[in-house]
Amino acid sequence: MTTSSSPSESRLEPSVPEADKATDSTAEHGVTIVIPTYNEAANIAELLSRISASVPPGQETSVLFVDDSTDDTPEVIQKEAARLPLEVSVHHRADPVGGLGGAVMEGIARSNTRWIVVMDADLQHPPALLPQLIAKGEESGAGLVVASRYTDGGNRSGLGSRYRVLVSGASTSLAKALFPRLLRDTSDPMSGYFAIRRELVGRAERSGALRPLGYKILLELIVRCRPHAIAEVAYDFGVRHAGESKSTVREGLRFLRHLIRLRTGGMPSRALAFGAIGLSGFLPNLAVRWVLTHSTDLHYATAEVVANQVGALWNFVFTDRLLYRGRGRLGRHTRLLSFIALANADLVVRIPLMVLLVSGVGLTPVPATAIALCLVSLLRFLCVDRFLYR
Ligand SMILES: Nc1nc2c(ncn2[C@@H]2O[C@H](COP(=O)(O)OP(=O)(O)OP(=O)(O)O)[C@@H](O)[C@H]2O)c(=O)[nH]1
Ligand SMILES: [Mg+2]
Repeated sequence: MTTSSSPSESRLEPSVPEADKATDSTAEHGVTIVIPTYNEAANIAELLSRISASVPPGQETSVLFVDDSTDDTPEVIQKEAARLPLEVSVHHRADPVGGLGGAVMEGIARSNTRWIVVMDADLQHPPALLPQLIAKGEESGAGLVVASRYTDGGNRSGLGSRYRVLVSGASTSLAKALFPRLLRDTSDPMSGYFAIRRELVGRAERSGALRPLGYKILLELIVRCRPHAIAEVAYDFGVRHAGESKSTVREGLRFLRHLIRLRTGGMPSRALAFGAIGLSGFLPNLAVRWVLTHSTDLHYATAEVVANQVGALWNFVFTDRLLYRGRGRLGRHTRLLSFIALANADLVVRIPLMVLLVSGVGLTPVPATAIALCLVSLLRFLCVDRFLYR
């Protein structure tokens, strides 16, 4: 099955802030509703009926399903679409790269209309809100309109259990704490229901910056596309109409990795994260040194060397698995050995540098130690960042 694009004669008056404008001249009109589906056959009839009933007359709208199902969802979509005056297409992916996030990105890449709306298939996102999302975007000139459960008039009763409410609230607060400036205009950066201007995504797409991990696509789009203005529309997040939820603890962990990757995208942030991991390495270092000096006859200098290796190993695990996950240039063993070698070279360079700062520059030992530690750690970070990872 392939997708089709919708021709349109109607033009909506542009009112985009300068900063959200781009040169994507093809995306001047129309709306594409991108819906990722994974085994949602039982929801399709109701979903398409409600979308069809919500589309205002004269608004050029098409629906694009990006489907990774193992059931008959694509066939059901085709059957139901045939009875409605809607342009509907299905792109079934034999190779579901990137899961839900990959599906949404693929849908966005295949859409060439002025607005792209992303929504779920299980009717937790009310189709009746579609006209409001677009109208709000047009009237405010915002590049992005978020359907929010958390703004005045919104509701998140569909989350169900207290656990889900807690996880949703905590992840929203965490994201907002990590990106206070970028997320200040949205109360629901975890929303899966939003409308975004094609031209805004185009820039990030062209520079290859969009690399979502897991299912929080909106956060990826806000951080990478940096809309000049974000508008919101309140909505009731309802309960799933039919079928089973695909949200898992694994997706939650992926989201945490996604947050770390987004936050450490720039070199200063990576350096800070590298420093924080380095500081945390003192814990295993001190613990091992304590155990060795209290329960063995090892000389304290030998204990120090062993403890350093354990600290370096700890740092490597967090640096490699969290900070630079999936971005290694060399094989894992080579990375590990190089990392440990750098940690040991650190000692060799730091002591003479400290001596130089004390006897050559005239500093007292405490500031000399602090300066030497910072300089050598920075040097080590640059080596790791430039040579071990992409
Ligand atoms: N294409 C594609 N769609 C997916 C995948 N996983 C989930 N989806 C779709 O993404 C949407 C959201 O998934 P849900 O299972 O409803 O996740 P959720 O809304 O966070 O969880 P619930 O509140 O329990 O429904 C639905 O339309 C799913 O069919 C996937 O791997 N590929
Ligand atoms: Mg859902």
